[in-house]
Amino acid sequence: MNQPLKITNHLPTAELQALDAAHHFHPFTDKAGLAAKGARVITRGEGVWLTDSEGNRIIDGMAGLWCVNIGYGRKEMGQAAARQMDELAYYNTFFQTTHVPAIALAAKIAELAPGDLNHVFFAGSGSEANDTNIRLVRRYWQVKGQPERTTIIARWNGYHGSTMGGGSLGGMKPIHAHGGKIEGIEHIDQPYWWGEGGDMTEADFGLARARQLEEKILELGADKVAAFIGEPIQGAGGVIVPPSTYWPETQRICDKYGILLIADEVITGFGRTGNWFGSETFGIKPHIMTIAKGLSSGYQPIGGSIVCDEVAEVVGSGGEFFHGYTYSGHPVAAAVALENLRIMQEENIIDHVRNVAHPYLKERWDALVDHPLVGEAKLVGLMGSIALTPDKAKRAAFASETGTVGLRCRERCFANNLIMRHVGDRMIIAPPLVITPEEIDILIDRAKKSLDECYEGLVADGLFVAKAD
Ligand code: PXG
Repeated sequence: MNQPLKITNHLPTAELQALDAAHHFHPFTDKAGLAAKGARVITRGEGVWLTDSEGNRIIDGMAGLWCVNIGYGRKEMGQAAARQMDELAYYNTFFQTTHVPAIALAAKIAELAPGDLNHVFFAGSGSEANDTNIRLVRRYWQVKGQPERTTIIARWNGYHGSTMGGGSLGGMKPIHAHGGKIEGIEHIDQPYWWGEGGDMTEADFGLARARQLEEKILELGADKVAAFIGEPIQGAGGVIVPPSTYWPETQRICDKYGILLIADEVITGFGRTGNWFGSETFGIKPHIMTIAKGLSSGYQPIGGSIVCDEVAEVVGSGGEFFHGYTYSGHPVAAAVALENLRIMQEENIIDHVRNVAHPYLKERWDALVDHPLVGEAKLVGLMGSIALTPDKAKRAAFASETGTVGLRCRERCFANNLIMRHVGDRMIIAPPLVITPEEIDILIDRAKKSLDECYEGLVADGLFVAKAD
């Protein structure tokens, strides 16, 4: 008789890697490349620390995928899940039924969200929530008697997920290239001053990029436009912090033409920028917010759309809204998200970000611009990026293909047991919000060592060279 296959943390790394390569199809990964190299196997998490199958202790500068806001290993979260599974492991929220975790979580989110964002449509992820948003804003205009308002305007290099809807809203061309893009979504340029601002001041550039929205609305006809969607700070695009002029002008334009404004808060929500929501940090007043990630600190998959009174009333007045997911408001995920929000509030984690972690990290992060490889450093709350450049004064790009230097830097970080990612030739961090000053010191020391090693390697290999003008 065959023995059942037991796969545990105790198998040798090479065996785990071989099984992974044989059967596990990874997201956003070159399958053949990974099989040749072998995936890093993560086995434990505690606070801001990860352990891999080789026993390395890694500091997680990315909070997983920007989500583990309260840090790893909080026992209360597992207990909340177990309690809920015992009581009611699953029930749906279709067909005029509900359950206590979904009721309590929706009410809690409505209390935390600014203004009249009082209604929550649950999803299993950020991508699903953005798919909800596409249908929701188009339905809103149908019920209002303007069914031609279907187009949604988004930004190049924005990220809104990788379902067909989310991937189409996003402005990542490689994603569009794999399977196409749904109809009725238009893109304008991003407010990325360091990379695209030329000789303009940051303030003027912010206005110019916001005014592309007005130009696009006029080109399409305002009576054809349903909504504009943007991340308060682009995350996956490289932690692109917009100039201070950008959001006020964008808001003015949306208001002027009556366009619905969707703030995708999947990364910026739940404390990441030092407020509950990035919209508060930037003074944005959205009609809809997309949420996921930090809602449960990644302990359970859950996301949703927080909808303002007016949009909820209009869509609600149109009869049945034909939309929903088996796991909309899943009771276990909702109970875990509630426990996460309880911990965030009772432990004053946002105050910790504002008063302790951000100010301390800011001082050390900004000082990285003294490094020969670093051109600018940005940090809002606990979301940061640095631009790698061979010539700071000119904000020059490298002669090598974009991302070559960033990847080399990331490899040095991995070797030094620091998770700091690259997007092109920008390095990005978003550590758990509970990171302490002592841990920030370790993060920065490892980052500096990695930058030094990367710089030495570039010089030795003749790659510390600017692209010709
Ligand atoms: N909106 C934003 C702003 C996001 O950052 C999504 C939507 C989609 O959420 P789900 O839960 O469907 O993944 C995201 C997700 C990266 C990376 O490489 C970023 C995300 C996901 C995976 C990788 O930075 N963000």
